[in-house]
Amino acid sequence: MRNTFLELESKPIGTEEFCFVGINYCSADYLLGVEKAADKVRELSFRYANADGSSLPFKVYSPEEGYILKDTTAYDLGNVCASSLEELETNLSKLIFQTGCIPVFVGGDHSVTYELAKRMAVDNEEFVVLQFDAHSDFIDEYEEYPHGSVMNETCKIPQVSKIIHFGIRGNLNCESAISKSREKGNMVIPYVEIPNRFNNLLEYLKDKKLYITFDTDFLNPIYAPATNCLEPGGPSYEDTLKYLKEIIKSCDEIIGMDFVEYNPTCEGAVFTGTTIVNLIMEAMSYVTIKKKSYLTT
Ligand SMILES: [Mn+2]
Repeated sequence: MRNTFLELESKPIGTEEFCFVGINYCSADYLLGVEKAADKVRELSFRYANADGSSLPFKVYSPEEGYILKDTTAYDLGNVCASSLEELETNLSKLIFQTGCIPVFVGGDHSVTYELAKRMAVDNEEFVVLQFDAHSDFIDEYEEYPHGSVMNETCKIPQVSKIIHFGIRGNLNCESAISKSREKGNMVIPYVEIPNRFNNLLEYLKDKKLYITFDTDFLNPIYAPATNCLEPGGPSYEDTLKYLKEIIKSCDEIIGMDFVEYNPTCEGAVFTGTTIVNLIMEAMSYVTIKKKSYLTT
């Protein structure tokens, strides 16, 4: 057993298309547990790994889609550990990704996305950040609440041309934060408006390079309870897959993804983690289908 995501190799063998990266960081005591997310995701991914001990090609099969990852390759480079955001920045700066290899970052509270987006800005001139999240995370107090203001900071990165807050809902939101983000020219798509605005979003994404940040609380907590800022209601797993698929299919290119705010010390950890494992595999599959262009348009 390799203790890697889907029992992947921990070093690239050729020119792998995806790289799994654990982010072991938690910005506040009241969020503790999120720094353990990547290892729990690896553990729960074991049941989807090849039974014969091989790592590639993937043999993940679904009755709906067939072998969903058969044409792609990936490796797991391990965890980036940090006890401060400065340390995270330093450690991320040491990572080298092969050209065309898409990083899939897993773990941490949402504050890490600012550092991840800065790391993506090293290799990408201009990109849009699409945030699957129940909350805008656009308050002002970065020093005090970095996970609640992470999009406000990310918005200041020169290479980030726009933030899209996708699916916000519920009573933990902040009116001034959402207004401020709109004033900055960002796109706010509340959950209730998705049906009416989804096609316009897909049209907008057509020529955009895209970084996806996925906050676990985007999902209805029935599907993903193990997260720190639960918000009742919201999209099902199937709805979420549909959104992910169409967004990935419609944009020009996916440059990276993160899956944050999973807390394996909360109730429902196995269920939530299994959901995240599957979201990651499906997202990798959609990107692969797009790149190999055997998806009909
Ligand atoms: Mn968030």
